[in-house]
Formats: sequence, structure tokens, C-alpha cells
Amino acid sequence: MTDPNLSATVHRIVADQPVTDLHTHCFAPRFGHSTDGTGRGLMLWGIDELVTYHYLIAEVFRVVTPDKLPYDHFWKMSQTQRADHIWKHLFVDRTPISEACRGVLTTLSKLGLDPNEKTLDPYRKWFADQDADAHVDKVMQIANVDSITMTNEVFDEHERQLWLDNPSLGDDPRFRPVVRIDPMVCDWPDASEKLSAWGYQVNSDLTAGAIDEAKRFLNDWIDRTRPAYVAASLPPTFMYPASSVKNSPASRATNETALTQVVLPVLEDRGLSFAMMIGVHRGANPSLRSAADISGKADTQAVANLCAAFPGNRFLVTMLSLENQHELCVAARKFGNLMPFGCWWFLNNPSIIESMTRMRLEMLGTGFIPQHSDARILDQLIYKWDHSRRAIANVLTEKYDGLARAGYRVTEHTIRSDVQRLLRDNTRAFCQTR
Ligand code: FIX
Ligand code: ZN
Repeated sequence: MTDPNLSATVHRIVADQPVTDLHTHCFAPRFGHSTDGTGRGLMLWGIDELVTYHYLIAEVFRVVTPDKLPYDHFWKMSQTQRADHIWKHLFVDRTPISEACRGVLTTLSKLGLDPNEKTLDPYRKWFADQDADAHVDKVMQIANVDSITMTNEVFDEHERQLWLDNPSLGDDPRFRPVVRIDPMVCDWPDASEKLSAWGYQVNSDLTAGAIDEAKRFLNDWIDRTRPAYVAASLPPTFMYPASSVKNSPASRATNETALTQVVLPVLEDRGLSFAMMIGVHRGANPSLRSAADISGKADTQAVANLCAAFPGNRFLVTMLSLENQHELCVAARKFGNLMPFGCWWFLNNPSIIESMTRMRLEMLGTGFIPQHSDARILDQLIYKWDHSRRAIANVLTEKYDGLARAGYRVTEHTIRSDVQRLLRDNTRAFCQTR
């Protein structure tokens, strides 16, 4: 017998479960914030940030094409003007039906605002009355997020300086730091120039002494930030071993040395996971700036090879291409040190979250992390989690219904412990945080 209230029960339990958000680009207020007057604050929040999110910049150029509004004119506008332009064309003149548009509406509604305003002024007034620090608590409470994992770009000069100037920068208990090291594994020569300038004796060939110095750099940042894990995003062309690619350029081998002889040994030693976000091709249309990137199919064999070659390391892996998802699940069935996570970026749409979650449940049981928000603007936590929770609950309902049909007794307790595992405990266990 299936329970006629099953769907409502599952949706309620999923909504009530606090989420530990594994990957965001949100920052604690002590990193400075977008309305603090410095123009350099890293914590982004408020209506103008929400409406000028890079997903929406890409979308507005599809309707007001660059022949009508050249890119450089758009970038010369103030942020207020850009937000007004996007609001007019995507939210007033057209139905805001895309996922990124609907997300702004969900966020406004859940903050208690009417999302039907024709101009942004009422929202601007409302946000101007909020206090940044108190707003973090409010957003976390509405989104039901118990911990926000940041992305701390240690190769970014501004952020680096903030960390050097303030030893307690990472101490806000609501936010967990993550050391993000893309240049180290994607462009070692560039990373090595920076490390040299910062006083580490490295070289672009990464010879023996340089390896020790590169390890010292990574260890210093782990000590300074006490991260949940260390992360990098990688292009679709990422391969391991690099030598398996014919005529592979020398730079690939050096990047691989940085990964296998610096990053992975340090992380094993420090008991930290390595998050690999694979499949982003940066700057496909550079005129779009932050919205310029596209996705590409990568090789999941590289992930399997790394998991096999480095059994002492734990790998959190998300892949950007839809085509990679099945193979990633297959690889995860073979390697306990591989944890698939999230429906990243262009995959963060309800239809895709549902199909990926369904496939992952079918192939991995509850042994995966179904979603991360990737929120860049604090307020986005509200919609990203609201929309994802609904998609996840829809799929779980279907699966519990199937179990009931097979004669299994599905209780509220069963559902609650599965949901807790999926939205919170798998993340904490794999990152070995309480
Ligand atoms: O590399 C990343 O962590 C990506 O998630 C971001 O760079 C990207 O801009 C984004 O916000 C996707 O959601
Ligand atoms: Zn991200």
C-alpha cells in the first residue's frame, strides 16, 4: 500500500532538514560587503547584485543583442543602470520564466517582498534598511542552511591581503573557508611566478626543491584558513595521467606534477579532501566577462585513474557536462574515495537536478551529495535551496513509493535519516567536519 500523503511528508522533511552547503561563493561580512562603500567588499548581497548575477547578464544579451547594445556600453553603465536594464528586459517586458529569473522572484517572495514591481526602487529601499550581518542570519534561517562553505581564492591579491591582515578572518562560525588553487593545477608557470613574488623558492619546471616550497605554500594557507577542503576547477581537457594524451604539451606535465607531487601529498598528510570541479572552458565569449564561460565534456577516466592511483586521498567531484554524469556515477561505484557532488552551474535546473538525483539514487543509494548552491550573492541561498529541495523531494517521493510497492515499510524516521544524510551528513563526513 502506498501512502497518499507520501509526497507531502517527503517535501516537509526535505524542507525542514538544515543543509550544509558544500560550495558557494558567498563570504562572511568581515570580508567587506557590497554596500559598505569601499567598492571592494566580497560579500555580495541585495537587489542590484541579484539582478546583475552573471547568469542574467548572459540572458539579457540574448534579448538585447550586442548589435543593439554593444558589450562595452553595457560594461560602462553603473551597476544600478545594468540592473534596471536587466529588470526591464527580462522581468517586465518578458515573462521571467528562466530558472535564473524565477530564482530572483522566489528570493524576493520569501523575503516578504512582492516580486511584481515594475521598478527596482521598492526593493532597493527595503535592502537599504537591512543590516548586512543580521541579513546573513535571516537568509540562513529562510534557506535553512546551517553552514555556508566559501570559496577563498588565495591567488587573488585582494583576498590574499585580507587574510594576511586579519588572522581571525575565517572565524565567523556561519562560514567555512575553502582554499581554492586553480592556477596551481591549471597553470603552474603563472602560479610559480606568484609564489616566487610571495617569497617561495619555486620555479616554472617544479624541480625537487621547488616541490617542497610549493608544499610549504599550500600548508601555510591551510594553517591560515583552516579549510573544509581544498578545491580547483579544471578544463574539459583535464586528463590523468597527462602522458595518456598524445603530443601532450609540457605544461600539462608540470600541472600534473603540481597536482600529484604537491597538492595530493599535502592533502593526504593534512587529512583534507580535494574538490575537483571539471569541465569549464573559461572565457568562451570574453566580452561577457564573468558570464563568459561554457561547459565541455571531460574524461571521467581521469577521475577513476586518480582515485585508483591515490587511495589515501579523498576526491569530491562535480562535472559540468550532462554527458559526464552517468560515467561519474559508475566511477563512484568503484571508488570509496570518490564523492560525486552537486548539479553544477548549467546543470542547476529543476529538470536536470531531478534526472541526476534519480540516477544517483539508483546507482549509489544515498552515498552522494545531491546539491550545492554555488550561490554568489547571499540572498541566492534562498532560491537555490528552495528550488533544489523541491526537485530532490519529488525524486525521493518516487523512490519511496517504489520501495513501498516492493513491500518495504517506509517510515518518517527512514525518510528523515536519508534526507539528513543527503543534505548534511555526507558532506560533513567526507570533509571530516562535525
Ligand atoms: O568555478 C566555480 O566555482 C564556478 O561555480 C563559478 O566560477 C561560476 O561562475 C558560477 O558561479 C557557477 O555557478
Ligand atoms: Zn562555484
